[in-house]
Amino acid sequence: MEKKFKRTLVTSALPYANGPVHIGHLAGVYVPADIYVRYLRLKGEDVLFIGGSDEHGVPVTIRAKKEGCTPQDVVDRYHNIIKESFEGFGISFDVYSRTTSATHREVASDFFKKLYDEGKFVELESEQYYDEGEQQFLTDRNIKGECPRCHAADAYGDQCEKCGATLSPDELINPYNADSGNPLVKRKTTHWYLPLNDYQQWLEQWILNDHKEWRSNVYGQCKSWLDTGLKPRAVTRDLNWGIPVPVEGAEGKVLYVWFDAPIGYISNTKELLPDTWETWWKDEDTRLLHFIGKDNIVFHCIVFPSMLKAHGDYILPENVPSNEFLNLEDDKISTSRNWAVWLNEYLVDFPGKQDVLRYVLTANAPETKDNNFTWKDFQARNNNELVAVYGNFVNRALVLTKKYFDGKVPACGELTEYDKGIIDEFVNVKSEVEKLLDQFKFREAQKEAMNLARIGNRYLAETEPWKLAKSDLSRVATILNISLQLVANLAIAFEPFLPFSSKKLRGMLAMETFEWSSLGSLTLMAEGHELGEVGLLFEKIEDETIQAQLDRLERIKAENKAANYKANPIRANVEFDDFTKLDIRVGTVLECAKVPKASKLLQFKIDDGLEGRTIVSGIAAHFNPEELVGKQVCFVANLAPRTIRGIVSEGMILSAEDNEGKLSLLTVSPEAKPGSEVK
Ligand code: B3M
Ligand code: ZN
Repeated sequence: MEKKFKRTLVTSALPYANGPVHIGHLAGVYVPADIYVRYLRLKGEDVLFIGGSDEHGVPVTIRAKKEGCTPQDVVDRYHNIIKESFEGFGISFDVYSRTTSATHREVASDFFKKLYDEGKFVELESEQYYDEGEQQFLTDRNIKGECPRCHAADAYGDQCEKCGATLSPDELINPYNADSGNPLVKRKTTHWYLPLNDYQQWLEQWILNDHKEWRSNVYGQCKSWLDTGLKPRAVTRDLNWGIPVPVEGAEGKVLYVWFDAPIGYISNTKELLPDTWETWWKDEDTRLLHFIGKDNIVFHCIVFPSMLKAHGDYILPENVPSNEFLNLEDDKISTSRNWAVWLNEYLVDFPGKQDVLRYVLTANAPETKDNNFTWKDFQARNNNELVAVYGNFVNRALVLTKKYFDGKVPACGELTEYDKGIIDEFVNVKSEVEKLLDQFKFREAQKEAMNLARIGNRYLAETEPWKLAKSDLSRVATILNISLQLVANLAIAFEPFLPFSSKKLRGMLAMETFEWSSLGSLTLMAEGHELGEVGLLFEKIEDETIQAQLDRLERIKAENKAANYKANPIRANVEFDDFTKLDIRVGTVLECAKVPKASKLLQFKIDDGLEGRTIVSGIAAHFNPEELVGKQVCFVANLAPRTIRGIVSEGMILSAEDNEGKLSLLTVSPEAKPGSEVK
């Protein structure tokens, strides 16, 4: 028997306040969490939605160094940007706080202290990488070196971004400080560890036996961690940014960010409800849910639950709906490469279109596998689904009601068999949507809501009330009554997914609120009720708008390419005498033409200051022959003649080739006389 809970506590991962949030965050965590919370609220359930910024950790210190400011400056700035972005998209947190708050510092510190006092940690001395120049220990993320797997030159101490391998700093070849570039030495340091191995058996029971219903990606990752066998994990770090370890003799040490961040869920609840927060965290009748991305699974399913278990006072998560990743235009979203659609920029570029992005991200939600966001798909879903199906149906129903019935809901007459069929199709939508939402299948649930609009659209297209107005107005009344009931149902069904549009639609219907429980009802709009002002629910997005976004991404691609460009390594040395053996000359191109039937070859006639010569060169793919005539080029003059396609080639034209194979002709200024020697 499934347990009945009294209330639901929903947390969503606390984003690092080291940069703005992007569509990957929204798709992976915040939109699904928000849909779910809105759904529970609509059902009248007791629910709390906790969010906040994760403001500690190395990424923040790295950013601060880069920008030449303090870590506090960094988190102040990004916390506000992130918070505004979430507000902009209607992510309806009950609280959005931060891990630099006084409440959090106290809660996290007390949590650690309790575990410390009760002997729940093991204290271990280990050798860690240390930068003698900077006099500092380095965290995994601050260490770079050669990847032992793919031999990329700049893998991080925790992961190689090139091949994706999970690494530990000890595996890196020739590790160095990512900031200073200094080579590293090993030095002894003491840290506190949570002995996860002690929780192994309990976790196996709790996850693998008791929570078989978790999403298969989540369950699978947990199983693989457990199968490998858990080891003690350090919960403190040598770092000067974070919550100080509240133990004597631990100066210069802070709580590991992944120790304090999840406690942030508790602190933020306490900040919101100083008197009653414990009901939400310590009462078995509370259902705790963590919405996260897949890179956070181990922390939320294994580490944090072990911390909670060790503490003893807290409930454990009932489920951890985690998504896979969203890519952007077939490439991994990356903050450092600026390969993202930033939410704060979207809100400026697409004012009033928050729901369009919410819709597209849910339609493409990476629920079971990584998924891809493309601007073309964004446009197509807006134009072909939101505008052409949902918006079109709503608009026709409302405009026709205005036209034929003065904007008042007409009376429903006798239903035809066809009407009954249509109604049969949609009365089940409530139970369908609920079933899917209860299973965290947001993508399918939204599809189900959209299906309602499709039914409506089809109903109007097939009954064609505009043709009946003259002959049978009472039939038109019935059709429009049914259509308006459907429109009202759409406002309810889409409310968790597209809250802005539902609000707009309720305005057009002049209905303050609807009950979720009445979804599927055919009596939502009373006869004679007067509609509000009718406008467009969605607008078409033009090609130019999409092109502007694609152009931006192209620019970023080009910038990244330029920033990453590295010339090929220099070849082995040669003796000076070897060099002087080459006779390189300047020549003027007198004629240049493609060699017939040889797509790669150009034939040159060169003025070499002597008798003139012919050179055949395999560079036809790179140049337009006419444009080369008159140019001063350089060529190797004493290369032994070779016959190519029946033409004797006397030399070789020189050009410069970059490491991507792009050629530029080596030319000299026009004053250089033909035959001048290049030395
Ligand atoms: N800040 C990692 C992330 O943003 C981390 C989540 C913390 S949740 C307690 O992916
Ligand atoms: Zn690698």
